[in-house]
Formats: sequence, C-alpha cells, structure tokens
Amino acid sequence: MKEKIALVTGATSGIGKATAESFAKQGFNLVLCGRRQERLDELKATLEKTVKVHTLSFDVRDREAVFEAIQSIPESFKPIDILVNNAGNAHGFDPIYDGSMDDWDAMMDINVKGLLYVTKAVLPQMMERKSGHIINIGSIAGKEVYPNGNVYCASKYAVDAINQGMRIDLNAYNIRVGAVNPGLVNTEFSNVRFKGDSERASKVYDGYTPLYAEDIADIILFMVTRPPHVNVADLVVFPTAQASSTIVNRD
Ligand code: NDP
Ligand code: 8X3
Repeated sequence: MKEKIALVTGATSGIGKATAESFAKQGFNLVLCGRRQERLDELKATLEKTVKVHTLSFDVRDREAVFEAIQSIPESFKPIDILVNNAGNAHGFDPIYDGSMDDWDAMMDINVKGLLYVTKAVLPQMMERKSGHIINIGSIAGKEVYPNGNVYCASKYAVDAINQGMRIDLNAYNIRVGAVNPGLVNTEFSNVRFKGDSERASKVYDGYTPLYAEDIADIILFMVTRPPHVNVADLVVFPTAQASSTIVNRD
C-alpha cells in the first residue's frame, strides 16, 4: 500500500506539532508548515528518523507565498492525501469597543483567509484523484460566543461554515472533510492571545487539567485512520473540567 502523505499547517507548535509527531508514528510522510524555520528544522531532524519530511516556511496570510510554497512541494511528497488546516491563533481579548483592528485583521486573515488559501492551493490534485481528507481545526469558539471572544469567535464560526461548505461542495469528489473543535488546550495559544504575557497565559490553565496538544492529535489520527467510507464530520472536545466556553470547574 502507498504511504500516506499529510500536510500540516502550524506544525511548529501545539496541536500542529503534536499531530506531526503522531502522524510520523503512524508512518505518514509529512509536509510541515509554519513561519518559524528553525522549529521546522528541529522537528524535521527528529521525525526524519522514521518518515520522510519536507518543510515549508510561509505566512498563510500571504496569498502568493502560499501558492508558491505548495507548488514547490517535491514530486516525492505528492499527492497530498491529508490536509490539516491547523495554523491559527487568537490575538487579544478585549471587548469589541476596545478591540485592536490589527488584531482583528490578524485573526480574520490567518484563521479564515489563510485556511482558504492553503485549501485552494492543495485541492486541485485531490479533486483530480477524487480522493483526499481535509481536517479543519475549529474551536468551541466557533460554536459559542463568549465575552471578549468577539472576533476570534467570528473567525472560528467562519471555519465552522467553511467546514460545512467544503463538505457539501467536495461531496461529488469523494473528499472527506471534518472539523475538530477543541475547548481549552494548553499550548502557546494563550501566550499569543496575551501577547507574550506568560503569567496571564498560564492562569488560563490553572486549577484544573486542561487538554494537551497530544489529546487533539490523537483525535485527528482517529479521524484520518477510519475506513474510507467513514467521515467524522464535526467533533467538539472539552477537558472534563470544562462544560462550555465559560464554565470551567477550577479548584
Ligand atoms: P499554538 O500557538 O501553539 O500554534 C499555532 C500554530 O499556528 C503555530 O505553529 C504557528 O506557527 C502557526 N501560525 C500562526 N500564525 C501563522 C501564520 N500567519 N502563518 C503560518 N502559520 C501560522 O496554538 P494551538 O496549537 O493551540 O493552535 C492551533 C489551532 O488550534 C488554531 O487554529 C487555534 O485557533 C485552534 N484551537 C486552539 C485551542 C487552544 O485552547 N489551544 C482550542 C481550540 C482551537 P508559526 O508561528 O511558526 O508561524
Ligand atoms: C481556543 C479555545 O476557549 O480560548 O479556541 O476560545 S477558547
């Protein structure tokens, strides 16, 4: 059987990195993306002991860079069987009237438009083969709006709509499309949201056991290893201590 090839965006940290590691254990060859080349190099050096790894450093906001990067993928890493649209972050945590427009642009440009650009660049070869699997990383923020979540939530509601839209439009092409929508996962996410204020960031995960990136990677691996007739379409996952966006049972 042909070895599977997976392209993971946001592989330099958190959920994307854990997904790359779990895919490597499964024997998938990898195209790993992110802006931080050093981290991509480190991950490549580790994972290359077991699978083939190609790295692509680009900013998903830059439409031309996205297409150039995807077109530059060597033949030996084609076709892409699995696309994990994971790159994204929250920027800021302010009420709508205090929100920074730069933060709004970042979230809409990365979480929504970046996901669309990468998908558009990868899709043609999946459509041609009538085969492929796209996993979109949404969020509980795409299912419930919470105070100060406003634009981040909007970006993840958009991911939810895009996930549904992709599944409908790609139905005739035998391409599986599904989303994972996590609650609180302890990654660099809050550090980015709070602009490097690591004390504030770590408080988000205080007093309960949050999810870890590996928990989400396990679920993604489960989704992509189902038999071809099974498509996990949409999945919400919380830490046990979390019941909704705003209800967390802390010590
Ligand atoms: P991390 O901050 O740990 O990872 C974010 C990843 O996205 C990094 O690899 C980063 O790489 C990449 N990224 C960010 N901006 C860009 C950009 N402009 N171009 C290319 N890559 C970019 O956070 P998580 O692992 O937690 O986040 C992964 C996904 O999970 C996101 O979509 C997030 O919204 C979602 N999510 C996270 C939750 C959580 O609680 N942590 C819960 C629900 C969903 P680099 O900086 O090298 O470019
Ligand atoms: C990340 C989870 O609750 O911070 O999407 O929005 S939350």
